[in-house]
Amino acid sequence: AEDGYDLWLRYRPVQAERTGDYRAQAAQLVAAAATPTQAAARDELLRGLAGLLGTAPRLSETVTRDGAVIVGTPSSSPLIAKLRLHTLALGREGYLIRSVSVEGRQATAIAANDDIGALYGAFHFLRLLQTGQPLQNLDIRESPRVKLRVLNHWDDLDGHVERGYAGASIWDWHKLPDWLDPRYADYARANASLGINGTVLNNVNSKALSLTPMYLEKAAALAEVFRPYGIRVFLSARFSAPIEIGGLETADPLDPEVKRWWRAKAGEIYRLIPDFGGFLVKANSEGQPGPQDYGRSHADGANMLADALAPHGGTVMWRAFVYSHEEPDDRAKQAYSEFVPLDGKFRDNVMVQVKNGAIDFQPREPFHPLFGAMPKTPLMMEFQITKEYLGFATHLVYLAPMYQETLEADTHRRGPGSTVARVIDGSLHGYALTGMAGVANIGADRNWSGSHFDQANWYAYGRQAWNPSLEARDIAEEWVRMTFSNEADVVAPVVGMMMGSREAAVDYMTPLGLHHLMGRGHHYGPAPWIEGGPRADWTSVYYHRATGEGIGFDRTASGSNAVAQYAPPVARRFGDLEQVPEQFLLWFHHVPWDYRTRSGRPLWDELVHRYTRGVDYVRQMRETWRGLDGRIDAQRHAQVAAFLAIQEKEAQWWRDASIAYFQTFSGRPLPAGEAPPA
Ligand code: GCW
Repeated sequence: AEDGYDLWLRYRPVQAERTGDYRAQAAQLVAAAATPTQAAARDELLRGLAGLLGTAPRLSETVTRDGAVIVGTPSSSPLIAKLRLHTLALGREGYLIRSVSVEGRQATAIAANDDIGALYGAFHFLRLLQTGQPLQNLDIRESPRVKLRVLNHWDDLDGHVERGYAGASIWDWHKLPDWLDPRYADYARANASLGINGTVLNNVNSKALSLTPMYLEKAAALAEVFRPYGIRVFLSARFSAPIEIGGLETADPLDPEVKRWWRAKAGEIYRLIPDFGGFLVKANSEGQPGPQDYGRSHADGANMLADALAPHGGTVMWRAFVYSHEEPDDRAKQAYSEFVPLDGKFRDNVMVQVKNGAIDFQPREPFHPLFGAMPKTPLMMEFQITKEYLGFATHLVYLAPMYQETLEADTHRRGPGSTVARVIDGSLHGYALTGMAGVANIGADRNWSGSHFDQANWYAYGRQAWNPSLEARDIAEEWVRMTFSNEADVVAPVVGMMMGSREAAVDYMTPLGLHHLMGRGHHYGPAPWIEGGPRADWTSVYYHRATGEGIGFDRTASGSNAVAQYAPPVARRFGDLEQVPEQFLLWFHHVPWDYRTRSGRPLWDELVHRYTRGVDYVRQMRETWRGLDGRIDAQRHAQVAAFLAIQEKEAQWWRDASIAYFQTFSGRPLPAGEAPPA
């Protein structure tokens, strides 16, 4: 059934006109299977080529004909060794794919230094066929630009997934460690196909139970499934675990008993999971325990855990998503204020994990001011793949353009060209550790991600983590070819839909820099009217600040002065009404309703125009998709069509509710031609 289970690894037959050529280029497979990773590469090639070409290549020990594919490392394959392909510079995870000749026979070498590189190369080779590319004269060299490419699962031990819209957790904790759902291996294959090399199994809000022996055994069983695919397991660690499961009175990071407890815990974990990656920690944020409960700093907390992991080679990923019990004057400023003074105070095996923006995974945020501001502390990127604020699983919103926008943003911290990507890949500050995290959108739904198009976000995240300079459009095209079709008249319209979809969501939800106006708690649908409640920054009115005279959050010097957290050239641009990119207008400025925007329209008219434009885009996507009826299998076509109908309804809801509400402040009529809110 075309239920989406196979993700982008569908391996359906290639276009008829290519079959002959491809068969000739992949007629024989020379690949060892002496280790689990080698076996994984060989099995994937056999399975993939069988699906794509209708027949699997012959396995052989040597090259006996044209069209051999040789896979391996200088130590796993005498043939690869003999070819002297200079793999060394590719590092442990890199690979090359090159057209070579072996004793007069034409062949393709997939070579690496390490088995895992060869596995990545095998997936790349398959992708060439899946995307309809020629196999002649290949000369591909790839190695990841970011070392740690990790998924963060916000999965609770009871099967619930926080902000998950794809069903329950895929980790069947109750049946682990003895029952290993075959799905775990498919999960590992999908991730390895992108180069994802780490996974945090449990929610950052997890209870300490996940660190008890019973659950560590379950995690170890998963680690064993993932190991051949180059994926290391990490766990979220609750800071107060020494109290909750250790029987101590305190979790003070400077307390010797507490240190000893964590050292023992680390030892226990590494006995079960020798390649355990380390801990992810959410501390002193949204009510989670942390070092500040004892008057200690984030660095004290992170370093204590880092010391426990260091003898085993583990890493601490300490999150910078903090917001405290006290109400800040501007929530956007807190992470920077707390972390910048700690730069240089963290151990070598600590990374600080920073969300792309300073508020919270909004449809659009300016880049987080921490990027570039902590030269002595490796900062990881945290993107959200699950669409907490972007329409859950039903809205078609392709996130790669959003990731790209953040990665390309220029922090100016070391002059022009100091992009966020260069912070993350370590080149700007010479970080020894580098990493990117994506909050997973994976669940037990048959199609993994809750919708077919949400698979693209998992895919794109993985590709951009491998290479933060990849273009969102190229990634979309690859994915469409692998997932739906290689026919040009399918690829182009679908890529087109995807590429504008995020901007459309910004338009119908929060145009011009508006943010955090979603329903309280669940974050579903519009609720710009929320006021009251326990604290000011848990309301919508806190963020939009609409009054009879204008709208927007003044973050310039006359307001919260959050702009001052950016490097001076950026601060000047964001802080200046004339220069601020219009997409961030109301993020940084409070502006009168009749303010003239760059289109010439007054602000109120421009807002309405954008809301409407967002809805229109969704309507166009429906049209386009309708036109593809018969070109995509009926099962997936029908579900996407149904979800697009939901999206249109909800985009309209967003528009109408937002316009009706803000009109109570602006007191202005709708521009001519605009339909009144239903
Ligand atoms: O985005 C917010 C979510 C919380 C989440 C928190 C975080 C895991 O609404 O559900 O908790 O951020 O990132 O810690």
